[in-house]
Amino acid sequence: MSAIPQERRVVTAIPGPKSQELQARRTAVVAGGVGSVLPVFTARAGGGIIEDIDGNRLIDFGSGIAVTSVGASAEAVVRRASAQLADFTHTCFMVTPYEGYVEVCERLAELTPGDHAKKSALFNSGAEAVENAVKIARSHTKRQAVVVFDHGYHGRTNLTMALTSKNMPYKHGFGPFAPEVYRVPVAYGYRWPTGPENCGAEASAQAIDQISKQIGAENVAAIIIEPVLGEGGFIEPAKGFLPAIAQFAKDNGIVFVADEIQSGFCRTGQWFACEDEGIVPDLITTAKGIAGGLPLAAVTGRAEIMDAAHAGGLGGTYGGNPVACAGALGSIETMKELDLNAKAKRIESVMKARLTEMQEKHDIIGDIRGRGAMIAIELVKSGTKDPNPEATAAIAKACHAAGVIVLTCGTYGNVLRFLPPLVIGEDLLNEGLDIVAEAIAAV
Ligand code: PLZ
Repeated sequence: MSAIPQERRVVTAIPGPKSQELQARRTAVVAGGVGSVLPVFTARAGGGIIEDIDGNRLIDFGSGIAVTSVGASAEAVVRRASAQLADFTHTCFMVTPYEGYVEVCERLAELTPGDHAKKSALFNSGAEAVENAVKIARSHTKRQAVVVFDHGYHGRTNLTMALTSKNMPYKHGFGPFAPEVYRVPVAYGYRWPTGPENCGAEASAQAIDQISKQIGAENVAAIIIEPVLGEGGFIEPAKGFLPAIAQFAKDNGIVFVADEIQSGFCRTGQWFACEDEGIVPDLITTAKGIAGGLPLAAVTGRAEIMDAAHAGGLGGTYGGNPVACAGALGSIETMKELDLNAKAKRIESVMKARLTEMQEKHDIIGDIRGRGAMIAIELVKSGTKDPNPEATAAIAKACHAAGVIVLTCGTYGNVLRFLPPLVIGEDLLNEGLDIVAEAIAAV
């Protein structure tokens, strides 16, 4: 699959001397607001490995934030995108269209939940897809209000900052934010006061009550939710919550939008995470995993809703760029050929077994959760449920030093998340988990 040896190798300090040199150049010219989890500069990447310019090979438990599910140099992605590059780089679909765009929309219609007639529009980034889902829902319903949830993340543009719950680092100092955005509770089982068993029913009742009393269901254009909340801490809404919210939306003519930008495309062991409870969203936003690392995003949904916007109302210069579309077709082909849903489920069983062993030894692991290759542990202070962001940062740092890329997330900064490429070898997966175990033991 990938020419890069699938072996961890640490030959310098991390970051090594060449990375440090480049980091100095970077600091001089790259805006300080743009961060990096680990400033090792990449030379090549593929399978479960990122090789840096100092010759270190790091085990990748991040996939560039859930993007390179098929690996960062998947054969079919590289082949199709290269062929497209040689043919033409761009015409602008709004000027003269091309087949790749249409084919991606055909794949989306097949793969997304529900057997109703579907249409799609393609964009460049996840945030842009979410913004357009709101435009489409408003156009269809002739209503304005948008409902989102505690711990939700939807992007960094002005409207999507408003939709995102966490102030630091995403929103701080960047207001004023877009109006007509309302936030309601989500079913966060681990932290629900009356316990996870009651959480789905109680949280959905609270959310619905707030929507009805504070906004008025008849004013709501869209309810937007991540079926597994990503940046907010890999929160799987307690069972019953999503179906109750989806039903409420249906009963009140509200467009139900599943933001599957992080959870979609085999990440959770299903094409889309909302399938887990049989949810059929009206609209679904996708990005990240769709195109094997090329920038592409989509809004897909019921044909009559997607067609609500007037001709010319949706678009953008690069939306559905032909090279990105070719990458998506290669990525989807790879997901089918290698049965990456099955691979994601296998990753879940390996990870959860190993993490459960760690939890038995270390009571700072408060919760283990997630599905497929979207797994996380929530770290707390010993004997409590108090968030432990210090331990989380220290564990991540120790993993990085040993050559394993892990990411953190969560409203309280106390969630260590694992998002390996779905094509990672099982030996690498286990080796990465050995290092996580050592890091936790050391902290
Ligand atoms: N919706 C559910 O996860 C992006 C953000 C990283 P863009 N998540 C990673 C960061 O710190 O910027 C995301 C997501 C969900 C929307 C988005 C936004 O996607 O492609 O980053 O715009």
